[in-house]
Amino acid sequence: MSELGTLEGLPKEYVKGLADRNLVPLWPSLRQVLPYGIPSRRTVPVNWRYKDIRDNLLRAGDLTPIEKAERRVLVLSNPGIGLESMQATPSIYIGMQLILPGETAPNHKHSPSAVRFVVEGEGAKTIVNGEVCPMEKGDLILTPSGLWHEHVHTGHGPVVWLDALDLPLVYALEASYCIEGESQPVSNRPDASQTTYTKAGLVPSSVIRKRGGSDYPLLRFPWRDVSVALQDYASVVDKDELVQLAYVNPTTGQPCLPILGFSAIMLRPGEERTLTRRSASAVLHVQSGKGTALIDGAELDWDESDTMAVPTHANVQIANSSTSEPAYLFVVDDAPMQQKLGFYEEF
Ligand code: 1HN
Repeated sequence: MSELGTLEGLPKEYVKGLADRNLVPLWPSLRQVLPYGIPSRRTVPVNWRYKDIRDNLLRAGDLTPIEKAERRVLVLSNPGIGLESMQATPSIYIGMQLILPGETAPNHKHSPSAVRFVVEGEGAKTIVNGEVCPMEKGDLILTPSGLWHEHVHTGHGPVVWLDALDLPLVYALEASYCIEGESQPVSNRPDASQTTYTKAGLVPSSVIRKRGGSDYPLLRFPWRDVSVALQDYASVVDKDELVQLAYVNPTTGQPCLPILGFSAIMLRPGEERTLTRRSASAVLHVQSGKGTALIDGAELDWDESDTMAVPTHANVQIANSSTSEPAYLFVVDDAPMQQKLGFYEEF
């Protein structure tokens, strides 16, 4: 491995002459953009504790009416990247959103894709392209790129959910924008998770005949179904197998959104695991339970509704500290994007 030449090693007038022509030499920066063995990562392992977020989010409810916020959100910003960047990881935006009874977060659509994972409260609904999606704790609701969505809350008490978006990527590509709309006419029919895609392996024949249909046939994945599926799966697989299920498009079996991937992990009572090291970055959100994580050497304690950042290529160990109850984690990662772009790896 030879030492590469530095900028200081070049005549000043040469470097200046290049800059005047909007040119820069590669070799002084080559090792920075192409390091040996492992990428250089600014993202740091971090745990955002829900108890800290909750107090501040409720305070935002007092300080800022919904009309002045459009979306009342506190953004989980990775300090290694810089708080102003609003990135939990290089590709994943995470926010915690509060809606109070009687409030409406107005209808819009945008180029980034989003999901909501419900953290607490009852009575809120997200309407996606006319489909009314009830929001119960742990439910995952998709608002894919270009689909109209608005949030309403006709129940009691605060409702909080986690927003995950591919915004950092879409923004970096200078492709992020939004369109406002009138409130949507809503369908009377319950959402597709309750009517049309109620069981894995069963889809309407018409969808198969037409080879496709909607790119996003299933917009809501109720936690009730996910938790039963995890428990059923755990009851049949080897004890040394990780209990993890992916949220997919039921008509293709592919990840339910194009850029970000979503899955749920069940840690059995007392279970400790080393996760497969991967090129993808991730966010781990605690649906329920408590435990510990060791992420690239950083020791983190987690509790219900906490949210952690996992850098690309990180070493991750997670443990459920309860010996009687399972713990459930909701995982967001950018593996679908990396797979499509051809550089996804597992080590
Ligand atoms: C958005 O549309 C929502 O619809 C929440 O609730 C957070 C952050 C950035 C861009 C769009 C929502 C968002 C967002």
